[in-house]
Amino acid sequence: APTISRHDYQPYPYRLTQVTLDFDLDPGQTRVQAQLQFEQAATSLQPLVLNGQDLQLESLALNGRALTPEQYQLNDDTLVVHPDTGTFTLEITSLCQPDKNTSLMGLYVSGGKLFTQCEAEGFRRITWFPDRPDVMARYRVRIRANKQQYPLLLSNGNLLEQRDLADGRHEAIWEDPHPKPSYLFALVAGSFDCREQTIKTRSGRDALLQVYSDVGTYNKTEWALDCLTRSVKWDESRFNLELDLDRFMIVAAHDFNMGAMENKGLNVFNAAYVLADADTATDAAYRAIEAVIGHEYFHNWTGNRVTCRDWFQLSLKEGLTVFRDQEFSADMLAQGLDGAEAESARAVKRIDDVSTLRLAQFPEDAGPMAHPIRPESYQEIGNFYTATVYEKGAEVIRMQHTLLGEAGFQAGLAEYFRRHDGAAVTCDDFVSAMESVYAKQNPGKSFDIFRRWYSQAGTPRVQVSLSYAAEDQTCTVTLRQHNPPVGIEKLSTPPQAKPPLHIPFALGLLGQDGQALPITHEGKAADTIVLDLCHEEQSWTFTQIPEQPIPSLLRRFSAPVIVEFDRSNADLALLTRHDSDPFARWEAAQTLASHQLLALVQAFARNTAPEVDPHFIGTWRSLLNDTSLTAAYKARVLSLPSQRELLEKTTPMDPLGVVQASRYLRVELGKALVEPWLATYHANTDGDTPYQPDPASSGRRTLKNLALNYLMAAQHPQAEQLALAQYYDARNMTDRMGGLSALVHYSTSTECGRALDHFYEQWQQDALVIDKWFTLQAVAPTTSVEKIRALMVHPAFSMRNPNRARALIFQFCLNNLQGIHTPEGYAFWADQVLALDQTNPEIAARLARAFDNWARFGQPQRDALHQALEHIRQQPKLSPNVSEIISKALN
Ligand code: HT7
Ligand code: ZN
Repeated sequence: APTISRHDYQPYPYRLTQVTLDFDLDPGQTRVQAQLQFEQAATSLQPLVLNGQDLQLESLALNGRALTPEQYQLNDDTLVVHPDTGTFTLEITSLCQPDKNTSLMGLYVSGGKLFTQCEAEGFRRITWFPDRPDVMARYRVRIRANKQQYPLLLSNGNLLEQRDLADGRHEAIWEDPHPKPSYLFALVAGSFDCREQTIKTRSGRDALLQVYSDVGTYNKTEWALDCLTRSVKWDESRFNLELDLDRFMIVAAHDFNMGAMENKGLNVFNAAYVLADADTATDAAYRAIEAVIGHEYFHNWTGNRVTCRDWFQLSLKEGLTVFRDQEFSADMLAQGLDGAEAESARAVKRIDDVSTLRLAQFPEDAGPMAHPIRPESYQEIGNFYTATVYEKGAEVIRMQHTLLGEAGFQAGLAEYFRRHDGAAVTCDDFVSAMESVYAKQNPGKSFDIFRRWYSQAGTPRVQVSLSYAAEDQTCTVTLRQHNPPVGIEKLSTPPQAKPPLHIPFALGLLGQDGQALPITHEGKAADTIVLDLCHEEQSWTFTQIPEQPIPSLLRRFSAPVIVEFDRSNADLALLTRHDSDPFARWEAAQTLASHQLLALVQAFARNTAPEVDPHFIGTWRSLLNDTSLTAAYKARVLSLPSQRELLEKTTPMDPLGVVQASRYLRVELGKALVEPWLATYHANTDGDTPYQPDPASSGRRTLKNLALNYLMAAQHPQAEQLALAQYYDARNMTDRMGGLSALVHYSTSTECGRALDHFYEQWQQDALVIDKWFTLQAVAPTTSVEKIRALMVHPAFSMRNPNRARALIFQFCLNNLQGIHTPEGYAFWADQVLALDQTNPEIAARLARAFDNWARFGQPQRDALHQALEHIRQQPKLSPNVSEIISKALN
């Protein structure tokens, strides 16, 4: 596939003033009649190039005159017409086949209903069209279909008319008052339950909020509608942004490539992010639903009202919207709290977000797919919906928030909307709006250096050194940044130097007793200050520091960087006990745990006796006994770094050593702290209180389940009974899964198999619950490739359903280090990439990325992975999606 470069952008030579679409829906063959009104935008008349994919052209007319094949050029993916007037109407009739469309892009069938997915380039599977985000138009859509099979016909905007037709058919006409790019178009047809509510927006307008889901699932949409209502209110109160529609719809689909899609006024969601009740959804699922509903709703302004000029600007909408959904979730956790309590509640969300970033984005930024948040080139845009564009993109927005402050950030955003409302713009346009406020706050300063975050790939490293002069009570902190070459940059000789970035670095100082030492910086004394690191190396000297301080670094994770600072376990233990910044406190505990785990990995590699430092156990004990911590925070701080996170820290990567070390430490912590774990377990059992997904009670459930895992690991004589009782007596899915998961991970008895069978019997009718059943088995330490192959022939398994493929195949390949890192494991992975590529290249390409980092493994894994990648590369008919990933991995 050709490589598309950011610098090759050319504006479209025509404006599209009106789009009229007539759909004659039929799953076997759908006819689409499109009427497109164009106006010349360039200085001369140019050929009109339209995109199309898997379409059959029936007819084409220009200004009412039918065109013969000699008058246009048609090939596999473009249709070129030669207009002879500046203003003209093009009428196109084409056919597509929704029931043959397994890619889930364009118009497709799921559960007997019809859905569309147009981002990024799916609209071209519906009709020939300028399928690019900078061509915005008003849409009027008529949908006709069989009324019994498709009683509900939905599209964007307002419903103008609905009526019955002959032959059991009916039609609906929708009009969207807001101009939009084709990627925001949506159509849904089928039979649904609907939960709705009318709300008053801030200006006093009525807006109808609706959630559509499978017939029979009405009882599972209360939370989704509640989340949507809270999202609307929150965007008004925190961001001053009001809903601009009379009607806002969410529809759940069971077959969906991603989480959800922000189509204007008609969001289509993966059912996993809509349906929830106490019996079937875990606390984590409730929170994920809140985050995704918020995210898609917030796109209504950041993405839809102001959209992207081209797909290189994807982070303009995604990074900003992830930042907004993260803040929404944090505010929801802190609702009703203030001061340190609110800060600690918000820190729980920050911890989870940073963990995701480190797990998914840091490795991406160090591997062959490394790219800046605004990529320079791509072959397949579907491959660039990445952790870098989304999660690092959100960090880059967050740094602007840190530099401007909340009020300044809101002023910058208001300026962005003032300048660009209704337009398709660039990341640079966003930064300029923010910079206009920054320059007012800081005369003479600009975002010239900050802008480099948009064009530089790789995770910067910040080396810290600190010197203390007791005689004059000064402390000097030196920060030195280093941005090593990554991805294709490594291929250029000599490696190109990367200029320094603007890094806001939050810092605090603690005395030897753990008390905060205030720092005077820029004329103010504070416990936390933010240093502006803009050069390769900078030093700051602070006065009136009464003793040798212990620094608390990168508080709140103020920048997406790796801090390099050698410190003793004793200092880390002190920070773990006393740091007043809850994020940095968690970070200290995690670093301490990583040190311990890495020492164990080494011991196993050298065949020496593994030892656990009693001070480490002591620190864990004091955290466990600290009554000032909330349960949710305690659960984070007492969790060991995940095996995947630890794997990233081993050189060369040693998956089996990591598995051994993790298990060993969990057993030792379980045994050494049996009493407090048991006490914690019992103290956090909710008794008869009805289930609520609120932060306090879900925090208690998380902590209780963590305690259960440690007790199971330690093979405490009561543990299995506790897990079984928790599983069988559970009155909510969080407890049920907690019990079952502990059994699956640690039980050696036949009870575990019985409980798994019982679970399947109970929940076999509920696809989302059965996904959890597949996942539990996929990640179980005893699961081998053979077991996975057996599960793949289970009647409930289907490779065509992305949720099911993710639940079993992806989970096994990504999170079962023991099972996958074997010769059979790698061959299995390659087979599944190839199998998925036949039907759904977007999903196949995501699985293909599982071993991007193959070159960092030790032997024999490295050679075996190389062989598996070569095997994929040599297949004759790879999709462009998989081909781009594999060729970059092998570069
Ligand atoms: N903006 C949405 C992206 C999306 C998507 C992209 C490619 C293929 C399928 C897709 N479904 C949704 C999701 C979001 O970030 O809100
Ligand atoms: Zn998004």
